[in-house]
Order: sequence, then C-alpha cells, then structure tokens
Amino acid sequence: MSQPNKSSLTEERIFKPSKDFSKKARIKSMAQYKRMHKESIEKPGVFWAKEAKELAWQKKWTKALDWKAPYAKWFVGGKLNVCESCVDQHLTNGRANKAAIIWEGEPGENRTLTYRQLHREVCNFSNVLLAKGIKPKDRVMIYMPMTPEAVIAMLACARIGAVHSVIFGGFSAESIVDRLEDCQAKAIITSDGGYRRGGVVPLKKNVDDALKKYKAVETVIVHQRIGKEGAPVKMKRGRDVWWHEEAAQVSSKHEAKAFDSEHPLFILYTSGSTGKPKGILHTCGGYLTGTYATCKYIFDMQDDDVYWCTADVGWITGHSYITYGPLANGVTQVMYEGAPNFPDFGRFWDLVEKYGVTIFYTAPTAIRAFIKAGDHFPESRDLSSLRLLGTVGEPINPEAWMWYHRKIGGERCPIVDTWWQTETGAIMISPLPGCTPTTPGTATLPFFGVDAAILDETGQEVGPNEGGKLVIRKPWPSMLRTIYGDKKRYRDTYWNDYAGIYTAGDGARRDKKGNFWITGRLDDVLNVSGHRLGTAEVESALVSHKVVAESAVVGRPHEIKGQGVVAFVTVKAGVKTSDAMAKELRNHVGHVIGAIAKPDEIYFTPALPKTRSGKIMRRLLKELVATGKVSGNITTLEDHKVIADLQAQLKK
Ligand code: 7RM
Repeated sequence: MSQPNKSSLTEERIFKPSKDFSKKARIKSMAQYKRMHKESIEKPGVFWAKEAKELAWQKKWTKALDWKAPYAKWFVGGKLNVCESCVDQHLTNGRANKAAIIWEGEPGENRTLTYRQLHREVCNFSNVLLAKGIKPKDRVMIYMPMTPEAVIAMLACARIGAVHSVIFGGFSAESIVDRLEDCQAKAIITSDGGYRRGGVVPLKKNVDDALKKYKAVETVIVHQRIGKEGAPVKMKRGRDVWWHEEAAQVSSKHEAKAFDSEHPLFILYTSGSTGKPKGILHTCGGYLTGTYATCKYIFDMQDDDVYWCTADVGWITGHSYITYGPLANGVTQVMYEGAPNFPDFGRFWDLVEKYGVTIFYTAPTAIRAFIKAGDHFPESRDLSSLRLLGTVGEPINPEAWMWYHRKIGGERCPIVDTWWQTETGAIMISPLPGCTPTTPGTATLPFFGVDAAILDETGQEVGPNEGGKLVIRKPWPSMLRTIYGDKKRYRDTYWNDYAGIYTAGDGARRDKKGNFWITGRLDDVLNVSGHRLGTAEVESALVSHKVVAESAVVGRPHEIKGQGVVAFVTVKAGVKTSDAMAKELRNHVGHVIGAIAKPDEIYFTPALPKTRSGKIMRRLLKELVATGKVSGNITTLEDHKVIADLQAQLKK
C-alpha cells in the first residue's frame, strides 16, 4: 500500500461523547439523529412546524413552506414578534429573574441583566425609536461595541418592525458610507466609543466622518459607553441625541405588535467576489426558528447552562448565536466587550472560571493564537465548568482541534465544528454533541432539514473523498431571502450553478462515513481570522490610492489568521516605490475597509501577469505565494518576464 496521506490518517481518530453526556443530551444516539434527519428531509414542513411551535406566535401560519425557487416563504400567514420569543415569553415561564446577559467590559467592570431587566430596557428603547419616527421596514444602522446595548438596540428594532443592519465596530467610516448608501438607513445607533486592547475605538467619530458623505440619516442615537473624559464627542444639533437622555423621556412599557412571518428582520453585509458587499436579507419567522432549533440541539442548551459565544454582534455569528438563538432558548449568556489578549491571553479563561461557563463557542483563529501564547494561560485557570465546546468561521486544523480538546475541554467536552454562512442564517453542518462521533477537521453531518451534498460540474453527486461544490438541495427556514435591492445578484450568486439548488461557494469532500470536510472558498473570497473578505474589495481599496495603477490580491496560508492577504501592486508612471510606500498603502486599506483587510505583504511589480485578453491570472499569483514557483499551463500568459521578476522578489 502507498503511504497513507495525512487526511486519511486523521480520519482514524474518532472521539465519542461520554455516556453521561449522551444521557442528558437532547439527541442521545445516532439512531435518533438518523431517524429525525430522515423525517426532516422527507417532511420538512412537519419537522419545522414542530420547532416553530415552541416560539411565541400571535397568529398561527396556514402553510409551513411556499417554495418557488429561488424564493422561499416560511410559515406563510403566521404572525409573530421576534422580540416576544426572545424576551417577553421568559417573563411568564419562570425565567423572569434569571440572568439573560452577564456582561464584562474590557476594563473589568461587570453588569448582569435578568430577562425582566432586559425586557424593560428593550421596551424603553423601542419607545425611543418610535419617538424618533422609526417605522416598520425603516432601516436602522447599528455601529456599537460589545455591550448589552448592542443587543438591546437589535431587539428594539425587531420589536417595532424596523430592519437593523449591524456594522462591525472594526470597520472604517468609508465602509459605513457604502452600506448606508446601499440600505438607505434613516437612523444610526452608535456609542461614544468602545474599549479594545486598552484603547478606545472612536465609533461616534467614524459615524460623523461617514455622515459627511451620506447625508440622508435623520437621527443618530449615541449610547454613552465611555464618557466625556475618555471619548469626547461632538453632537450635531437636530440630528444627534444621547440614548440615556431620550430614554428618560419615554415609558418603559411597550406592547409587542405582531409582524408577518416574512417581515424583514435584518440586513447584514458580507463579502462576495466583487468589490461591493452583499446585503444579506433575513426575515422573522424562519430565521428565528432556525437559530432557536440549532441552539437547542447543537449547543444542547439547558436551563442551567452558562453559554458564551465570543463573536462580535457585527458578524452573523453574533446575530444568530448571541442575540436571537440563545435568548429564544432563555439561556444565561456571558458577553465580553474586549480583546482575548487584554491584559493577556488568560482573559477568556478568567471569564470561564469566574462565571462558570459551560458552553463555549469560538473561532479556530483564536484557538491558534492561544496555542502560540502558551499553555500556562489555560492551565492556570479552573475550566472544569465547561461541558461543550464549539468552533466556527473556517476549517479547524486537526492540531488546533486536539489542543482545544485537551487544554480547554480537559478531554471531556465534545467539540462541535459548525459549518454555516451569513446566508444560511443558522448552523447547517455540525456534530450533535450527544451522539455524533467526531474527528478533528470535519464538521461531520448535516443538521435536521439540511439536504447537503457535493456535486461535480455536471450536477452529479461525487463519490467518497472526491472534491466538489458544496450545495444545499432543499430550502431551509433560516435561509437568506434575497440580496437587499439586488435580486439579480441573488440569483446569479447562489442559484445559477444547478437549477433550484443553493451553491454555498465552498469546496468540500465527504469521507466514507459521510462526514463533510470543508476545504475552503471556491470564489475570490478570503477567510482572514474567520472573517470573509473579498479580494476585489481589497483591490479596489488599493486602487483608490492616488499612486496605484492596478493591483491583484490573493490569499496565502497564515499560521494564526488562516489566510493572510498578499497584494501585488503596479504604481502609476513616475512614482517611486519604497517600504514607506508599502506601509502607506497598508494603512490606506485599513482606512478604507478596516484593520482586518490590511495586506500582510505588498509586492510592487511593473506589470501583473495577464492573459492575452487582459485577465489577471490570479491562479499563478496564488501558486507563486504559496510555493514560490509556478507550474502548470502558462502558455496563455502574455508576458513571461513578469513571473520571473516576481519569483525573484518573493525569494528575497
Ligand atoms: C458563520 C460564518 C462563511 C464561510 C463559509 C466557509 C467558512 C465557516 C466553517 C467554515 C469550514 C467551518 N459566516 N466557514 N464555518 N469552513 N468549517 N466550520 O462564518 O458568512 O462569515 O463565512 O466561512 O468558507 O462559506 S460567514
């Protein structure tokens, strides 16, 4: 036999949940999973109706699913207020005085909100929004640090039927402008600032800069997180108001009115293969059902759990697994404002010990950073409260998985490697912690109602261990409904490869046991520290600098970030290149998009490798940065000298 490759070796390592874990878990055996999965695929309407019934509806639906590819409507005719399921229902089911959010600020202060207190805050802020003239379907942008107010703002929007669009606090003023223009937001909710790595992120100032370019915003509501000493802000008369001043003027009582199941809930921007981010639109009933059910089964949320998802609310993971899913389950969760390494890499483990976290959900990039920081950080804390671990955002390398299992999970906690996307709204492929045998590196099997498959170019399902395109063959409740304002792009991006089938944009293979191994994006989207970034976005940011004529951006494997950003740049005639120039361009990209997009390396080149018809040959550049050389067919290359020059530069 030939040498076994690494992946077939790792497939031999199988980890099963302990009997004790399985006994208490919602799904206890593979037989139960298989039976339920089969039913959920054969009769999706029946399966999902059962889940949806556990939420608060003011009017029951008449039809579970209306599917006219590629448009789905779930729970047609049903009416609900998402906020009622996440908050109000817990006032009468015994959870009123249970902690909903245990929050810790980066400087170390903490605050607990019970479900009753959360309800009061959300009602109060709903009245603030109403007083500002916000109507159902109006778009409201949220640009805040990780504070309970970010969650309160989202829930208040949902409560009054407004559509929130949360922008990650690490994005720049220019990124805000693009998104404002696209969704035409009427109001912005922000903070004077947020703490990050000991410093203050000037959120309100970024909003001010954005509003110099986009002028249609009528109201800016500013939550005071820092205070005048640390974050002085300018308030524009007639436009800007303080959250606490407005809140003091309105009541804390608000009755939740029901909206249609298909009423828009939020727009969240994500990177695609063009320079323009896509506004992914999610709606109420289906999205809530998907996030609720996945929390219940995949995180196995129980009433005495203390759950912590370390994502930012600015990403889909924060929407689905901080705000909507966990609260609909009535769980207690920890929320932390700051960086994992502030004041040092022990911070997360301090929080786990201090609050007795039982379920912990983070990203592989964070795990790799912890590995590098050293084992003494977790080893010197008591992590025995943990019972379940999760990962999300990118494929987890087996080494990181094993470290997580040993050093954080104490070899006792199941790990759920959860594959999903902004577009899918909720987790799609993942182990169920009480039954699925896991192997480092695979997200294992599809969740209930998820008909995942791997297809070749002709639409045939590929055989075991053959690579292909990851697709979902049937609609699911939390799927995106469209790209806001761009139906054509919605169809072209997700529904064009195979009729009526959703293409995820990821490559994958299935092993002999049916486990899905996600190999990464097939389009020009990078995954930097678990965050999606379009190469075209970085390119257009570079080209917006006055000295740049042209650029090509590719990813390269990066030890901590998963992928690093490498840029090839051609400057305009007469411009002299230098290290200082490279630094300036890096900062420029940070300014245009945000710090996560800054290229790790910039190479200046008199020309980019192109085909005779003028297309940049990214494939060559990718290969060049990964291996230092190019193989394969380069006969279509217009100018061979370009590659030789770049090769010489990369050697240095
Ligand atoms: C939740 C989220 C989506 C992209 C997706 C994949 C990659 C996410 C995993 C993963 C392998 C995983 N939404 N991805 N989770 N790849 N294993 N468990 O990340 O819209 O921001 O990104 O992330 O490429 O298409 S996202």
